[in-house]
Amino acid sequence: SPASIPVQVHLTDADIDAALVADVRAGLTASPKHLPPKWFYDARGSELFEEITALPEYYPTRTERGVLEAAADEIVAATGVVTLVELGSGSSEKTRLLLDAGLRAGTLETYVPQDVSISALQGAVDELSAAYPSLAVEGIVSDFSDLSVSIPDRPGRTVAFLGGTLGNLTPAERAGFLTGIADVLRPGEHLLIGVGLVVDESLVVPAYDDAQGVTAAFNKNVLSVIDGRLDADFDPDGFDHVAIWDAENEWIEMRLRAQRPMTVRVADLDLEVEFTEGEEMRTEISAKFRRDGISEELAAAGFDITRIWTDSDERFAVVLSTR
Ligand code: AVJ
Repeated sequence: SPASIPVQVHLTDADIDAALVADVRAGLTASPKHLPPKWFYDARGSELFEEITALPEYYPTRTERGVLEAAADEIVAATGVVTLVELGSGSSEKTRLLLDAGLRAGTLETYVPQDVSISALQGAVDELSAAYPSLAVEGIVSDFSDLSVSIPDRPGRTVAFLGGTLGNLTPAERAGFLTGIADVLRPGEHLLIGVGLVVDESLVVPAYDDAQGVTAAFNKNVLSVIDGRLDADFDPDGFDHVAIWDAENEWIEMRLRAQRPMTVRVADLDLEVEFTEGEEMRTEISAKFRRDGISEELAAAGFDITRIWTDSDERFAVVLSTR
């Protein structure tokens, strides 16, 4: 196969292990137990997520693609984007719509995809470099919350944060993250976010609990990640996948429920953890938004809302704001 295009790696295996150690120790000794969603995305987890995006029940990805398809030229015209920085770019599949529009308009020079998964990022960088010879592609492997690394200093930046990943942060984390982006950007630069909108429970729950069990496998993959990296002995098949709609917080919560009492040993942490039968551990929140709510959060962080595009069923929104 052809040689890989270089990417900047700001997350070494040692950094990843240190962060995982801290998160796993904190999460497994808390009550109730919880794990942060970023640990889903090893090579297998990134593959499973790509499978999820093609499921009939998982409407967000294809809905966002439709919105971007219709809005891409307007987004490019409104931003005059020279550098497109994408946080959590994954496969960069939908981003091609923005790259095509930016190159058509003649403003776009550089694409900076950032992701925590080196496997997903390297594949995307190699494919995009081949598909867009006139575009400079500068891949960055980092934690997206490490903003000074993830958003390099380049002219005319539009920062894209698509796919609804903002909803994986708690409201307090979101406030800190959006304020951090506002601090990095210069006046006149842009933030483009994709967020799921509040929809009926009967639509959103199956999206996170599909009939084929792909989301269940994705959820349990976090246990395999911990087993592999921290020499733990979680039995992923000893847990059931749970997805519930929290109507008060307006978020989907994914959990793993212990089928029986279990003692799990995490050798690298010298930690033993007990699970009671039926005990549930939170592994992800995926918040859904209302137009007013997201506008207020962006304004509080220091952004002016420029425009909101949605699909005709109002399931997903792409929100453009200006620093
Ligand atoms: C694309 C990361 C935002 O929360 O909808 C998919 C991840 N979790 N199915 C989401 C996910 C369960 C997804 N994000």
